[in-house]
Amino acid sequence: MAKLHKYKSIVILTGAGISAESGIQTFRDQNGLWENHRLEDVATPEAFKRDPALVHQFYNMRRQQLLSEAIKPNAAHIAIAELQASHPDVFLVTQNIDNLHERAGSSHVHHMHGELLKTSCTACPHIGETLVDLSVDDLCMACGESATTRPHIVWFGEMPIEMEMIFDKLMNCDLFISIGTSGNVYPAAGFVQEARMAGAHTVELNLEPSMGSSAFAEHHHGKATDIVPQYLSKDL
Ligand code: BJW
Repeated sequence: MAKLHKYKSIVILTGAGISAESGIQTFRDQNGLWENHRLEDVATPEAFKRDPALVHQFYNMRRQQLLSEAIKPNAAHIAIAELQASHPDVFLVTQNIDNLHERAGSSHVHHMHGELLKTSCTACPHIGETLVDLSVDDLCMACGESATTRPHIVWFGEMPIEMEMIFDKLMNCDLFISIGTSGNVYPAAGFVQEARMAGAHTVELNLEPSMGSSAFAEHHHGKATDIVPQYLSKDL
């Protein structure tokens, strides 16, 4: 019998906290990425127009880190992949741009804020893949333009990816689980309200209460590698 089988349709939202114990920095914690980088300088389309080399440097550094041998999926990523394999309807949407869910075995992962190992082009719809550093000298493989290749990342002020499908899943779920996210960034921070409106049970699994903690019906606070496998293996 699948775990959490009393729920027909489950939506799981993950954020930086699920990858923290894999060695990937979060954004807003102590020593988080926003302590050493102003988000206005590296995570907006305006920043990319103003200083593309700096933005490339920021994402090249993070891509190199993601590809280093030290970074591996952890028990929380694996527990989600196992749930997806045993339950007929688990929709996984992540704000993370790493590939740790895929490497843990999750087959369907919706990266609403983009992917570090993909590129897009500001001049054409081409989406490519990359394992190497990007630079302002890169030519788009599809349209041939120079200086238009960018990391395939959703920056502040841009529309997250596949929102229609995500809202559809939220409107039809009966369990919503939010893992490792501070609840600072919209639209993801509002997903709990959408799920509540659908009548879903809502659960927060996070190191500490998030910004939107009071909107959740159930809370478990602790490290993702402890509380996620524990919660997802419930015989409910
Ligand atoms: C652990 C742990 C462990 C640690 N175990 N837990 C005013 C009001 C409302 C909204 C807006 C506003 N002004 C502008 C907006 C919109 C804006 C926004 O939300 N701004 C806020 C700052 C207010 N949003 C946007 O612009 C988005 N687009 C948009 O809204 O389009 C319009 C739209 C309209 C209608 C429908 C839909 C859309 C785009 C947002 C793009 C976000 N991009 C970033 C950077 C790019 C990706 C990258 O470089 O990696 O995405 S910002 C950054 O924050 C990144 C993350 O995905 C995102 C969320 O961060 P996350 O994951 O929550 O990380 P942290 O660090 O904040 O939290 C980690 C948590 O883990 C903490 O709670 C820890 O305790 C916990 N933790 N260790 C368990 N071991």
